[in-house]
Order: sequence, then structure tokens, then C-alpha cells
Amino acid sequence: MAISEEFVSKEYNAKDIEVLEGLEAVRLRPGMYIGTTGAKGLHHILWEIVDNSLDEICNGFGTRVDIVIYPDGSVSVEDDGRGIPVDKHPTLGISGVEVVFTQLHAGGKFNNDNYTFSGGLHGVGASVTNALSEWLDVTIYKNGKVYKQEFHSPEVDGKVKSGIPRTPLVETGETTKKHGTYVRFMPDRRVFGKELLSYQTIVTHVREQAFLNRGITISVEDKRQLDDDLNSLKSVFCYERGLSDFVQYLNDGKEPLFPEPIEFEVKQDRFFLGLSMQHTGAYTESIFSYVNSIPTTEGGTHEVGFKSALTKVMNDYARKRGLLKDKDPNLQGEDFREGLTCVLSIRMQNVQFEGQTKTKLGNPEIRPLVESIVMEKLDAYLSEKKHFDAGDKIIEKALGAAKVREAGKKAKELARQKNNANTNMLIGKLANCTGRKPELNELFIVEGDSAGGSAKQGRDRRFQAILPLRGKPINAEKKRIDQLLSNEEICTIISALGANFDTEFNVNALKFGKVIILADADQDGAHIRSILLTFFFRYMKELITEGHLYIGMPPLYKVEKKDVIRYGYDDAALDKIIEEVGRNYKLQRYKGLGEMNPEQLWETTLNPETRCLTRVSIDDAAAADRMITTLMGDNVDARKAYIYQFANFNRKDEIEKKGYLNV
Ligand code: TTJ
Repeated sequence: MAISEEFVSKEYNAKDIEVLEGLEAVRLRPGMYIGTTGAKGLHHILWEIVDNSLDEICNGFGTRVDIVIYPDGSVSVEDDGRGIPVDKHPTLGISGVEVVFTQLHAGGKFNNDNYTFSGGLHGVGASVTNALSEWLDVTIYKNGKVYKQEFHSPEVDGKVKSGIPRTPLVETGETTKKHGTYVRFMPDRRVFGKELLSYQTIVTHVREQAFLNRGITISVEDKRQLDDDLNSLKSVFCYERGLSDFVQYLNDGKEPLFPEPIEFEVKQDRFFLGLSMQHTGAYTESIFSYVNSIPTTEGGTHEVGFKSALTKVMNDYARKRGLLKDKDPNLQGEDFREGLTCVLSIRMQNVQFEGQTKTKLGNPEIRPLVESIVMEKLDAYLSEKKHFDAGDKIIEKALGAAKVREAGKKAKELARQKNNANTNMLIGKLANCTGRKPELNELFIVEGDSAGGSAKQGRDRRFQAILPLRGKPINAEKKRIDQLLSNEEICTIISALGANFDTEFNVNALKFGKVIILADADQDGAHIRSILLTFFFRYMKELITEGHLYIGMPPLYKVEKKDVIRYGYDDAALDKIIEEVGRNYKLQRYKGLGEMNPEQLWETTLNPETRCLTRVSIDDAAAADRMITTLMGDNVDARKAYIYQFANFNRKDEIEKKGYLNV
């Protein structure tokens, strides 16, 4: 558009000053608004846009949301809602469209009167997406007309003006019936580097949203990926039964104890609750809770209310049905949750999030509210004769769980005694260090005996201990605690750390200040890393929250030329090294840790002066846990791919900072 330069300089100057300051703050500190400028942040700016469309559709003003990824790296979101308001905002004096895309936190000012519940409550608004985009175009179909406006982030005098209008909002045509909003934007490479949108990540997120919002249709199309007929990769999600479809998806591959999930929905003026649950033969509980479509991974008052209602109603039911006798004690809450898959979704106003990852609902009034609703609805459900089969199956499962709980207690007690009395035997494999200051000591958990052997020889034994792992440790997610404790690798780790586990975990008793997971950079290694992360996340959380858990990063390549040796940690780093050393070099590709001799392992991976370590954050661990447990269903390939991607996530971040290592 030819008008743009003049337009920007003349008409928009004055009133945009404060706006620009707002969006420039986002540019200066993207992390404050979207967490990271890695893959997560990049997707976050897409969710900001998608959330707006979902809000509109979920409030009944449309039926579908379509997402398209283009070969140039841009992405579009379109809905068939009412269209963003185009008239002038009464106090700000600019169009509604401009408010949405240029005013920080416009969501709050703008949406609350229009919607009872807003999914984007956690969101920072579409203006943040605009601020972090090279360009953003919006088209609105409304009142029989088509409107367009463009924004961009040009560099002026060496400074980025972020998210300024490139054109005013203009009426460009007519339309008969079409209504809705279309937004396409280009995430800014100056912010996100070479990071790319992931079709798989978008599909997983969108599928979850489609489960949570029954009946709406969301599609994702990736025009970067074409099949032989030149059709792009595409998925469409629409679930008529919503939460129950979600539960059945989660239970895919498990054995449900009764055919139809138990489900109910309640709307009370400004509050909504939806619940679906079904037990399977599994031993773990999988409760997925959401507030305004945001996953509450750490639980909170709504989950507490649900759990206590479940315990009360089921004990009551068991007595009514004669499955518990007067003399029998009540079953415990955890008994009723063995093998439970449950999705709890509430919508409410004035949400307070708490917890380490701000994914725990804090509102105290919600606990009794959810408890009373679930008690009433679950009781009513189970009082129908046709549901006795489901009810009885749950009781039967809980009675079994109670028995195992007693057995588990004994196993745990036994393990504890073993840990205390027999530590030396159990940690026979551990090559301990000699240092007496736990906070300075490091424990390397190393994949494979041969790498373990090299590490034992290559380490500095004054402060580095090595624990080689033989096979794959048992997946903590899949097993009961007594089975977990019969796994030698798990017991060895618990003993070596010397700080007990589960509710008795005592971070102050740790024998090592740093616990470093060292696995190969292949899929097997990634799997082992994620199993260990899941175990630590579930049974030794403070190890992560207090910053003691690390991932070690062995190099993939060694380049040797005369007496110069350099190590590359990924392909890009290798290219760079080769460019720098010139011709006639010797290249070695490490397939695994086991291929390195003790000196090499010391130089690249053990030596604190030269190694690359990444501290595991609770966010990483929670994401691993969530992904491993759930959203992949029984799609083994997707699960593997995701685990691999996740497990390398740390690696990638670190490599960006460091690239390669010189010794
Ligand atoms: C707000 O209340 C009046 C009628 O329009 C409502 C609204 O803003 N609807 C709306 C916003 N529908 N879709 C959007 C939207 C869609 C995308 C793709 C991006 C953004 C920022 C908003």
C-alpha cells in the first residue's frame, strides 16, 4: 500500500505514542508476556489468537475455527463469529479492531461484558501477538461488508516499532451473508529465531480444546507438508459428546470397567461444571481438570471438591448396595480413584491461579460448590437401576485397591527398611565420591554399563559419583507403588539419593547438590530421560523445584585437526566448526556415550568448566508428565515423536546459547 509511510507518520503519531510504548515493552521483554521465545512462546502467540475465536464460538456466536500454516511460516486463524467490532471505541477513539491489536490487555477491557466466561483469562491478548509479529493482517466480515487492516513491526532508525498500523481500517468490499474474523500473521524471526510452528503441537492443543467445547469444529491445515497428490496435511476435530469423548480417547487401549462414561453438566448463572469419568483396569488415577479451558495441572480447589464428593457418594453407595457392611470401615478416597480417568471442566469468573506453574486453582469458594454439585449429580446418576452395573464395578475395583493399599504400605515399609539398613548392597553399582559436602557433590545417572564404566574412570572422584543404569527404569506412570519399588533401578536411585521418596521425600537429606541425567541423544535415551523425569516429578518433586535436577548433554560430533579437537552438539554447530577449521579434518560421530573414552567423556560432559548442563524446570517436567500420560492416546508414533521432541527441548535451548564447545 502506497499510503502506508505517510499514513504512519502523520495520522497515527500522536495517539499511538502510549500504545507503542505498551507494545514496545512486549518487544523488549517478550519473556514477561509469553514466558519464552522458544517453541513454547511461539505457539503461545498463536493460542492468543485462537483463544479469541474460541471465546466467540463457545459463547454461541459461530460454529468453527480454521487454522492454516503457510509455507512462508505465517499462520492464519479464521472464525465465523460476529466479527471484531469496527466502530470507534467510545473512550479510546480508535476502532475496536485497533484496540484489540494495539492495546495491551485489551482483552480485559473489551471482552468481559460480551462474554460470561472468557477462555483467554490467562492470556495477554492479541496485541502481544501483533507486537511479536513481523506483520499481521486482519479481515472482518460484518454487516454485509468486508473490512481490512494491516499492522507491522518495521525498523526505524535502528529501533523496532512493534505492531503499528500500516493501513487504517478500510472497507474493501461487500459480502452477502458471510460473517467472521480472519487474522494472518508472521511470527517475527527477530524474536523467535529459527523456531517453527509445529503441526503436532497445534493439533494436540486444538484437539484438547475441541474435547472441552462440545460441538465446535476446529481444523488445522499445514500447507508446508504436502502428500503425493499435493494435498496439504489436515485434521478436523469436532466432538459431539465433548468430555465423554475425551475420556474415551484417554482410555483408548485400556480396559473400561463399564461401557459408557458417567457424565453430567450443570449451569448456574455465572458458573458451569462439566464432568465425565470412567474406571479402567489400570492402577493410576488420571484426573484432568480445566478452568475456562485452561489445564489446571496442579489441581486446586475444584479437584479437591470433586475428590471429596466422589469418596462420600461412593461409600454411601457401597453401603446402600450392601457391598460394604456396617462393621466395615469406609474405603479411602484413593481407593475410588485407582484406574479412574476423569475430565473435570469448570467455567467461572475471577479465577485465581496459584502454584509453582500457576496451574492450580486457588479460589476457596469453588471447593464446596463443586463438592455439592458433584454429590448431587453423581448420587442421582447412581440411584438409577441402569447404572448399578457401573457403580458396583467401581466398588469392586475400590475394594481391590484397598487390599493392595495395605500390601503397598508393607512394600513401602520394607523398601524403607532396606534403604536404611542395607544401603550398601542396594547401591552396589554406585561409584561414590569422596567429598563430604553433599551440596558440592554431583550424581551422574548414566545410561548403560559401558558409558558408566567410562564415566567412572573419567570423573573427578572427589565430588562426582556415577550410577550406571542397566535397562530402562520402569515407567512410574504405569505402575502401582509396590511394583515401582520392586524395580531395581528405581530402588537404586532412591537409595543413592538418600532422601527417601513420595510423601516422605526430604530434600534437605539429599546426598548430592546436583543430580545429572546422562543419556544418549537418540530415541532410547530420550525415552529414558522422560521416564526418569516422570519419576522425579511424581515422587521427588522438590528435587526439581529446588533446582537439583539437570540434564547433561554429550556432544554428537568430534572434529580433529592436528592438535585441535572440537566437539559439536548438533548439526548446525558441526557446520560452523567445519567452516572454521577448514579442510583436512577428521570427523567422528558419536552414536552413544559408550563410544567415548574416559578422557573424552571428562572433557565434553563431566568437566564443570567445559560441559553443557541444563537445569530441569518444573514446567519441563510437568509438560513431560502431561504428555507422557495423556494427550497422545494410544498413538505410539506420535507419543514417541513427542517424547523425543520434548526430551531434546532442553538441549536445543542450551545449544542456541552455546552452539559448540571448545576444549
Ligand atoms: C466482541 O463483542 C462484540 C462482537 O464481537 C465480539 C468479538 O470480538 N468477536 C470476535 C473476536 N470474534 N472473533 C474474534 C477474533 C478472531 C481472531 C481470529 C482474532 C482476534 C483477535 C479476535
